[in-house]
Amino acid sequence: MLGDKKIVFSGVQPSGNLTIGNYLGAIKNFSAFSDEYHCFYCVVDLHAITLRQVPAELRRRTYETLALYIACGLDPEKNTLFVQSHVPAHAELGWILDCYTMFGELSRMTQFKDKSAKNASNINAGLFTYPSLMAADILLYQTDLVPVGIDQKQHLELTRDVATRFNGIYGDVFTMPDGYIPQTGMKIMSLADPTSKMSKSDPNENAIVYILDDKDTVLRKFRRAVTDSETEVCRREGKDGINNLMTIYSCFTGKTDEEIVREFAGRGYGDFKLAVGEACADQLAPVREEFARLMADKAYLEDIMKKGAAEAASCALKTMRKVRKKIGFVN
Ligand code: AQP
Repeated sequence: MLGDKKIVFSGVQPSGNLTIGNYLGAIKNFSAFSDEYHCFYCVVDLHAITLRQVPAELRRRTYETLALYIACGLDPEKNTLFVQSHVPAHAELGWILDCYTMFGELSRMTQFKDKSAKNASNINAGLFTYPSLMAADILLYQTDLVPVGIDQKQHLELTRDVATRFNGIYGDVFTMPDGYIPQTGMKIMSLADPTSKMSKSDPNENAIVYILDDKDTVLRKFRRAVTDSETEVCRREGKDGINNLMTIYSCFTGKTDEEIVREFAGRGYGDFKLAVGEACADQLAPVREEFARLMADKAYLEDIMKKGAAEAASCALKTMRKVRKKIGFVN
C-alpha cells in the first residue's frame, strides 16, 4: 500500500509493434485503476531481450510503448510510467527470486515451451527464468492487483507461489498479488490462425492488427480474417474465427453476443468483417493521433521516464531494504 492507496502494477514488452491483443487484454483497462489505486505501468525492456532485439529498434519501441501508454489514456501525473531497466532493483530482485524458484516450476511454464519451440536457436537462460523476473517486477512494489491478459495467468500463479515460499521462510515480506483478467478480450486470437493467440512477434503481419495500423490496413486485415464455410454470425464451438471477431467487436462497441447476432442476422460475413474493422479503426483513430503528437516530443517522454524511474526506485528501495536484511546481506 502506498499512502492509503492499494498498488497496481503491469507491463508491456517493447518487443514489437503493439497489437489490439495487447490493447484489449491489457492497456485499455489500465486507466480504470488510476483514481482508486497507485499505478505503476512499466515498459519491460529487460524481458524483451529474452528474444534477440535489434538495438535501434528496441530503443525506438521503448519510446513508442511509453507514448502508447499515454495515448491510450494514462495520465503521467496520475500514474507512475517508467522503463524497467531504469530501475536496477528489478534485476536485483529477479536474481534473488531465481534462488527461490524451482527448476521444475519454470519447466512447466507454457510460455517458455511455446517461445523455445519458436526460437530453437536461442533458448537462453533468460527465456527460462522470465517468470521470476516477472515475479520481481510485481513483488517489488508490494502490488495488490495485476491487470493482464489470460496468457499471463500461469506466471501470476507462480509469482504467488514464490511470494508464499519467501514469506514462509522470512515472514511477511511481500504482499500477495491478485490478477485482474478482463472478461471480454482476455485472449484475442490471430486473424490467420484463430486457434492461436495474436502475438506482436508473429512474423505473419496479416495475423495481427496493430494499434497503429491506418484505417485501410485495419479494414483489409479484417476482410482477410480466416473464418469458416458457413454464413451465420453467432458464437459456437468450432467457429473460432467468428468467435474471435465477435469478441473484438464486443470489446470495441460494448455490444453483447445477442445484440451482435441480431445486428448481423441474414447479412453474412462480409458485412460483419467490415463493421468489426470500422469499429476498431474508429476507436483507435484518436490513439494514433495522440501517439504521433507525443512521438514528436522526445524530451517530454524522457522527462516522464526520468520522473517515473525516480518514483519507482524510491518505492522499490523500501522492499529491497527489507529483502536484503531478511536474507542476511550486510547493509
Ligand atoms: N492476444 C492477446 N489477447 C489479450 N491480451 C494479450 N496480451 C498479449 N497478447 C494478448 C497481454 O498484453 C500484455 C503485454 O504483453 P507482453 O508484451 O508482456 O507479452 P506477451 O503476453 O508475450 O504479448 P505478445 O503480444 O504475445 O508479445 P510477444 O510476441 O513479444 O511475446 C500482457 O498483459 C498480455 O497478457
